[in-house]
Amino acid sequence: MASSLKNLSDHDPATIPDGSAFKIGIVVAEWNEEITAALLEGTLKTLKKHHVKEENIRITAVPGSFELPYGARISAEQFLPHAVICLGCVIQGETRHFDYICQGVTSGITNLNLDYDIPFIFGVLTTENQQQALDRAGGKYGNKGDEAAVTALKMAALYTGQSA
Ligand code: DLZ
Repeated sequence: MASSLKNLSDHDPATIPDGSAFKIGIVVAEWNEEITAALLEGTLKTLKKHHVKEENIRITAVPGSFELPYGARISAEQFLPHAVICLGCVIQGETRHFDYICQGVTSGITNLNLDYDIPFIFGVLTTENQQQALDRAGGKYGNKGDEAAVTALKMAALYTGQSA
């Protein structure tokens, strides 16, 4: 599994663009809130570390991961950011709900990337259990929120033509 090889919070600072000119939208799901709050904390910490200004960050909450693509579209259209980060956590249950939510959010975010000029970042954990999610939300494998923030900075730089 990729995350056993790489810590989600490890990045070479030399490759991360400066964020002082970027507006970033963040959409965060309320389901599995203990996890998504930790993802949000990591995302904000990393964006600020790379100089994204507080007033250039807009956070939008949605009920669950399935609603992330809609929330991301609204964020893109109303806030006009350079990138939108989608944060969620889907944990496998006893029914096929997991598969449908994962498929919906994945294809929804993919479609946004194809339909809009700005990038939409997939900061969604899809795990078999709560412990695997905790391990990736500030635990032993780092924080998926850090990874999403770094990806947003790199993709916003690609969109604007700004180099690292
Ligand atoms: C219904 C549901 C279930 C069972 N599990 C999760 C989950 O693990 N993670 C998550 O983000 N959302 C879950 N949801 C809620 C759906 O994403 C969605 O909010 C509802 O189906 C209403 O559209």
